[in-house]
Amino acid sequence: MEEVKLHGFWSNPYYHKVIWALKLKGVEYDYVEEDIFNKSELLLKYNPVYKNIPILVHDGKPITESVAILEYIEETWPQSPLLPTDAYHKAIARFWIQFGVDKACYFHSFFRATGEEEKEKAAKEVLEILKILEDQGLGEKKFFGGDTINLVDIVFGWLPHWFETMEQLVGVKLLEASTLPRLHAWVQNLKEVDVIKENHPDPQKLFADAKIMRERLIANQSMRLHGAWLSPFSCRVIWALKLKGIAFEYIEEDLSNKTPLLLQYNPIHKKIPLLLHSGKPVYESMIIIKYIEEMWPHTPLLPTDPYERAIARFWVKFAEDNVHFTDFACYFYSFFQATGEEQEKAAKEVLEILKILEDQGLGEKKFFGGDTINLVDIEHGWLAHWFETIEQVVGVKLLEASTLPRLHAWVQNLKEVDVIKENHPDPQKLFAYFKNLREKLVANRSS
Ligand SMILES: N[C@@H](CCC(=O)N[C@@H](CS)C(=O)NCC(=O)O)C(=O)O
Repeated sequence: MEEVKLHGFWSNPYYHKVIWALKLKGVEYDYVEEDIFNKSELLLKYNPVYKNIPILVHDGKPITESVAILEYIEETWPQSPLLPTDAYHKAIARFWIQFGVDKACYFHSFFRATGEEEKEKAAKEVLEILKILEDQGLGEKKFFGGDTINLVDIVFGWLPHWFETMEQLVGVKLLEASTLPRLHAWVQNLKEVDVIKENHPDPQKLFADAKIMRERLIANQSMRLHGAWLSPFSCRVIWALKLKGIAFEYIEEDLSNKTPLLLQYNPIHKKIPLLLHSGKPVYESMIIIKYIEEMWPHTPLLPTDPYERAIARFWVKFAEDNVHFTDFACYFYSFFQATGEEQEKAAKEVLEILKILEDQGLGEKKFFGGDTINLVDIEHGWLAHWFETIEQVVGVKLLEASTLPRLHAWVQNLKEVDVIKENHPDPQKLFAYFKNLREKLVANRSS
């Protein structure tokens, strides 16, 4: 007699998917309720990698990860098939299962979204996914499996009860009959399938549980940015956060009288920007942006294709090496603070760098990122307002339509991007700041 045990947690949707598959196949099993906030020795032993449920233990052998478990169930108990027998249709079903796995992070972002902007952004992403699912996946069928449910229905089977609860908690309804009529009908049909009807958490209990979970997630993701109004480095972090619709608290630092928090959390450079995410400090603007990109992969700021990604990273590095304004050794700083022959030389070098950027980096594209901005545009974004002001203060114009037509057009396009248009220093204030700074630097050099 074979032994089948399922380790789960009452409110977990992944665990329910496994229940549905086992029940549809008539496989008897024993259930072990785990406390996911106080994991058992057995759970840790069975799933040392992810340390989570569901875990199916078949004759003493543990299988983890719901999709792997579902495939195992299908192969081990082939009765009442949950995948098409035909290889092509099986591949298509697997595509949609993978689609569900790949897009899960967007639903997580939606669940933990706060603030109108962030919610709107996350809702838009989820709606797009649901639309693809309705148009390309479900089509005119009753279920993804046709007249009866299959593994694809099971994988998306959390949409009826769990996603509905999420929508209530976030306060945004997406899966509606008016916008997604076929997917909405699928939800109603799925709820009528016996194994689903009989095996889902009590809605009120689920709501209460999900509410606590959401509050925890939000508390864990508190986000605070220490910046300074004049800094292109803190501005670029603001652009990245806003592009991704991530809510954050902003602390303006007086760089001549830094807060103890900045000194405590960035003891090495004592500089802004400093990002405090759930109390953990991240500093150096580009490192912060890469961190944001990894934590919130929606609205990607780097191409997905590895080669394109490598090219983007090259230009990020190129900017770090050449197109920056942070140390006295760099050409842009020399152009700003030097006079006479020395400045002429620096201007020539800056022009050469900008030419490389235009010819080799930007090419014929609107943005470095193509039609929309990416990490490379964000990194070079200071060329728009800050460098222009520097040119005015110095009295030498380098980035002109006549000499650098495409880079010049890029600057204009960049200024029109909403997050950039709405987040840059006041030009007059910036001019006054740079003018004063240059006067000081020039006086120091001549004394
Ligand atoms: N490489 C750093 C540069 C940051 C930086 O230079 N920040 C300046 C403001 S624009 C700063 O905090 N200066 C204060 C100081 O140097 O004491 C980054 O990308 O974050």
